[in-house]
Amino acid sequence: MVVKVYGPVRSACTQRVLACFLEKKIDFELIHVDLDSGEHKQPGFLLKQPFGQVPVVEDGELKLFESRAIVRYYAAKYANQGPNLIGLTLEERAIVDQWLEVEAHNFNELVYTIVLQVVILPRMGQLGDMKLARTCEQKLGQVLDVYEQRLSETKYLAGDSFTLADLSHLPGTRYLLEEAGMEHLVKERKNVSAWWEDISDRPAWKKLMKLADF
Ligand SMILES: N[C@@H](CCC(=O)N[C@@H](CS)C(=O)NCC(=O)O)C(=O)O
Repeated sequence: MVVKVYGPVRSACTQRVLACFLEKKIDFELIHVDLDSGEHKQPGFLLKQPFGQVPVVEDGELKLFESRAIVRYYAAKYANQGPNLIGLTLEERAIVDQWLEVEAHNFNELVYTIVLQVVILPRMGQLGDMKLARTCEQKLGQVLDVYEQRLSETKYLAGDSFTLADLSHLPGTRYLLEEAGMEHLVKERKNVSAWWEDISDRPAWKKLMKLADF
């Protein structure tokens, strides 16, 4: 059965789900949600996602929102299809989960604020808070110093193979580098830089970038 994914192909959270589906070769139908006109805040969409955010998936009877919950579910459901993205043992899975939590709480929070202030608000004709963006940039540097150390020990965040922990960083890091002009945060860290080169060169991600027309 084809899984329905609701969300714009250019939204970072939707891309997290699509990157996972492309890695796992899961058939999906992408249904655009127009954030610019506020479609995600309309009653019809709120029935699917009560917080008025994308993405949402519908898979037969199953309806799911929260991009990280979605990728965890499909990576577990299709563990043996395509690359294993969740680890093989309970311990490996715990390490993947640990770095997924780091991505959500230490990394994404800061990236989201930077992208909002530097890219999205100015694009909407509003002034971004550059002082806030600068503070977040400094804090993100400290987070990436931890990544730099971790990636000197293992090739990927959760160990020696690519997992959801790495995949989950792809959309936000692309925004940071290509739209917020913060390449230096990655480039000045040798191991983070090599990791980014590697994970952003994966065929599934490159396919998604084509789909998004980036
Ligand atoms: N934790 C949620 C966050 C979802 C989210 O913030 N989605 C953004 C797009 S990346 C959105 O819908 N923004 C519009 C809004 O919040 O009004 C997830 O990972 O799915």
